[in-house]
Amino acid sequence: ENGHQLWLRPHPAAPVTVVSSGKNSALLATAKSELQQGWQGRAGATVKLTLKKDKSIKYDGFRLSPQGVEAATEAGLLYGVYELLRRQQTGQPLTEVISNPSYEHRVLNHWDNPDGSVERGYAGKSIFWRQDSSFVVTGRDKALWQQYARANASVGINGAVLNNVNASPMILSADYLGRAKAIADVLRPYGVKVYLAVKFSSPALLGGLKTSDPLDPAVIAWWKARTREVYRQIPDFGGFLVKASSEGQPGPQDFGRTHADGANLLADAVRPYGGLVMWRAFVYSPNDKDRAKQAYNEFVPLDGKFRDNVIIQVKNGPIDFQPREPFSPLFGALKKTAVMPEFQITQEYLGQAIDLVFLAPMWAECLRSDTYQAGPGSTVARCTDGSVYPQKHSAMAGVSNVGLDTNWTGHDFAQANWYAFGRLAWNNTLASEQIADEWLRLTFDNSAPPTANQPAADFNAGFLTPVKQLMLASREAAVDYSMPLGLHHIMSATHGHYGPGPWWAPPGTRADWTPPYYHQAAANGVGFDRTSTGSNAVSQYHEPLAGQLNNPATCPDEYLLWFHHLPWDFKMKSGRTLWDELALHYDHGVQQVRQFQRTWDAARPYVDAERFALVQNKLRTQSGNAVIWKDAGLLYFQQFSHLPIPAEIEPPMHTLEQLIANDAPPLRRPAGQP
Ligand code: BDP
Repeated sequence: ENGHQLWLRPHPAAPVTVVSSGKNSALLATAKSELQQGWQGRAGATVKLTLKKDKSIKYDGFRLSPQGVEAATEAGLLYGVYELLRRQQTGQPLTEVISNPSYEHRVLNHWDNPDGSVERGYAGKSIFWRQDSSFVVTGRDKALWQQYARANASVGINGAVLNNVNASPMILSADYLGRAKAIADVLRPYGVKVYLAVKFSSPALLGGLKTSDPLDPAVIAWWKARTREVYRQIPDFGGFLVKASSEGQPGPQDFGRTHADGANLLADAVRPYGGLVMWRAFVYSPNDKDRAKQAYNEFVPLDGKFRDNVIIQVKNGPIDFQPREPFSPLFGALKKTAVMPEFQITQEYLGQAIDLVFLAPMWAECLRSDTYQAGPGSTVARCTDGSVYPQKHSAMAGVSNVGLDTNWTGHDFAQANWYAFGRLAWNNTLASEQIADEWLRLTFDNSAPPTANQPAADFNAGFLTPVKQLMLASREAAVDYSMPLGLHHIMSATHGHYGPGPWWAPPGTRADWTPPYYHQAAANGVGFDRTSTGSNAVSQYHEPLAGQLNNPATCPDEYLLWFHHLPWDFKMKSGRTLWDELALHYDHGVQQVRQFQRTWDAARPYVDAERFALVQNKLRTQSGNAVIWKDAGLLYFQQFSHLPIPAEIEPPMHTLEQLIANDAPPLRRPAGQP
């Protein structure tokens, strides 16, 4: 029980006959073999897989009925088969249902480097690239890629960007393309397309041209030729992902051009082959007074200037994957340009592979947020999936947490975040509770054999219900013990963004990479003033939201210190002072993790020993680290508030001096990033 099987644990299957229309393609073969390996229904049943056009079926959607699956594409048949098997395994009824994906493209972004390291990866090295790069593709590589593709397909993921957004120009060289082709060949029978992240200065760096100016004819010709070569090797290549003019990466602005000029250059190169360009809006420069405003300021003036095969990829929040951010104001504001949400599955700021944090509630919070940009109900989900604005393509991206670790994701429960990303990209209104329920049933499946003392029937009460509760509470707990009430970016960069560092500001560091820039703690209060009298970031939101956020009396507590700088004795909605409320949240986070430990310990009889011990051990570490977060936050801010820590909470276990000493240099950070 080493976790390698993910949510696809093998079960003894009953015999089943599969009848299919259409030619015997690789995708159809996958669908058939999955049914035969996994069938839990009546022995000797016949299942029909029927390819047919039907107005109610969109993209790779399907109609599932007791007779079988109907879809317009072979991938749709495969997704229908996975849904059928999921229902059988989780004991859901097999009623007739039509299921269409919310997004056309459901894509993992791997931040994998050509040398096999993974930026912000916490589960071992890359499954795609190796340091030794002899570029030999082994049987083991292929077996692993196949398992990876299968896991993706089982939750509807149909694309993978194979390399880091901080891209090496080498990715477009013959050796790397050859390996990308080998990967694409293994992923194809599961309907997973391959994409590559490219460096904007590749024409100069790889092609030896004098410039990478997007309007230069030689540059245009270079991208066309390179793209032709990519498609020669990978005919169904998905397209390019680009991080440009951001965090030191080159981009069109180096040549006095706009993001639209840059994106359109690549869009024209991939257009003949039906390819896409996913152009990231994660841009900010050190000299702006409020980093949160910059992406909007750069991109809104360009609305309508992008080709229709460009999708602007926008992180959920305006800053950077923090435990809690309001939604990015770009959602809904770009009305003539396709926009796709980017979520971070890898837990860079959410406890890495140590903390148990189920992220579905965080992503759902973003997707359900109402932007009001086209009237009430213009949620982030609807502004990105084509429901509100006409857009040719739609997509959702998730920064993957997968590596070579046996259990793929480092923490067994981090698998749930991979699973959740796929399920939400398929259905952007799916309830987190259902996702957790499915994942737990499939992944643990009463994995400890029933004994006389612990009959299998207790599984729901003894395991499923409490552990599901734990998962659903875990993200709020993480917010509470690390950055409650709208605090953000107060982690330390010393340990790669794990742990607290509200004090972290080594001399010479860019201000917008240091926590004091974000929390603004002083004798007169705490928080970043983004109101109309502050940075006015609030004006990037549509009314009535802008007005609501602008007023501390109506701004939700969750976002209070994101938008407001308030005195320590500010009266909260609860009647308590801001200082007391802050302390209570920190303490609540810690108490929650302690409760998670108890819940998990009580679940022991239902879990195999190996996964039980691993999770128990990680919860123990998380619990200690939550105390460190709480103590750091309170003791650091207390220097400014000069107020006592409320008597009803657990007193600090550390001193501020100890905490700062533990966070001392040497600073370890990847080049170019905080
Ligand atoms: C930040 C990460 C950095 C990434 C960057 C990005 O710390 O490693 O390169 O995001 O998304 O969160 O480009």
